[in-house]
Parts: sequence; C-alpha cells; structure tokens
Amino acid sequence: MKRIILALDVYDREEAIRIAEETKEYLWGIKVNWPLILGSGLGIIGELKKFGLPIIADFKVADIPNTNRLIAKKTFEVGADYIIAHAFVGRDSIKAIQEEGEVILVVEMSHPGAREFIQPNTDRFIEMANELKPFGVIAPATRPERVRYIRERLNREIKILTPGVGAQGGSVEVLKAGADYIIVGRSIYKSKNPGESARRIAEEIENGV
Ligand code: OMP
Repeated sequence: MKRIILALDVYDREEAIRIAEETKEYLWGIKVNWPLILGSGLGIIGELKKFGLPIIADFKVADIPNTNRLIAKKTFEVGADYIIAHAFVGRDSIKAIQEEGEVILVVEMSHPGAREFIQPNTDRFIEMANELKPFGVIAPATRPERVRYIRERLNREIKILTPGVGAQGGSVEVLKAGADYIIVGRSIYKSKNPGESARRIAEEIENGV
C-alpha cells in the first residue's frame, strides 16, 4: 500500500509538474498548498489530476459556514478530492464544507507553536471528528506519542495524515504510532533527485513498518 503524500510546496507550474511526474509511482496522493496556488493558479489542481492520484487541497479553511462553503465548492469544482480545514471554527463551518465534498480536519499541528492553542483543544477536535466523520485528520509526525494518543481516541475508519517527516524532524516511524499516511514536502521537492528521494522513503516504509 502506498502511504506517501507529496506536499508540493513550490511556486512554479513546470517545476510542480516535473516533480509530480518523477515521484508519482511512489505516492498515494499529492497535496497542494497556497504557495503552489499563488504561484501557478487554481488550474494547477486540474493539471495535477492527470497523474491519476488523489489531490488534497491544503487551504486550511477557517471561516464562517457560508464562506467555507464557497471556498469548498470552487475547490472541488476544479478537481480536488479532499480539502483541509481547521476544526476550531466549529461544527457548522465544517458541515458546510462536507455538503460540498470530503474534509480532512486539523486536530493537531506539527510545529512547536501548536502547543500554544491547538494541542490544549485536541481532545475536543477528536470528539468533533468522531461525530462529523471526515475522511481524515491531520496530526503531527513530529510527536509520534501524540499520534498514538489520537489514534486511540479516533474512530477507526477515520484516517490519520501526518506532516512533519524529514525537514521538521519527524520520521516514517510515525506509521507505527498509528498514522495511515505521511506527508512529505521539502525532503522530496528540494532534493536534487525527487524521484530517488521518494523511492527511498517508500523503501524505508516497506522495510521498516
Ligand atoms: P515539509 O515540512 O516541507 O515536509 O512540508 C510539510 C507540509 O505539511 C507543508 O505543506 C505544511 O504546510 C503541511 N503541514 C505541516 O507541516 N504541519 C501541519 O501541522 C499541517 C500541515 C498540513 O496540513 O498539511
């Protein structure tokens, strides 16, 4: 089973397409964030769809229900399969996105600052996820013990996607803590040979997890 999601955080359209082409055989999916959208336009989502992999629009949506709905509608229209949303805006805002398509909910982030406001509320975000049943949740590969904690409390059918592998200090070991997928950006797209870097990570997963 493929378990790598490429975080394609480059600005340039040609570079993004080249990296996707070189790495696609090792990926479960491709995650598109603001840097790529701002650099290449929303149409890049449709272009990346031709690789046949799920596309996650990482827009970290965090607005009132109506604005969340408008953002989600357009994002799914152009071909995204999933959209990442912040939980702290409340159930009504998340339900509005779910009326348009599949959500991935942020329950805890990977950076140190996540300890300030997000981590103290993770239990409540997990509860919310169990109730709203999104496709998956975001949890930190930088803190495998937190991924284990979240896995123990989250309904089995909800996937855990973990960013923070490589550049942020996390490793593929997080899969043993209960993550379903790892999200990897810089370790792949900044390397001299993205295809080879993705292959190595896939091999590490196959050998060790
Ligand atoms: P690298 O640190 O370069 O591997 O990239 C990680 C990717 O995951 C980036 O696109 C981040 O925006 C994203 N991310 C995090 O790093 N931490 C989080 O807590 C959540 C995300 C995310 O939602 O994907």
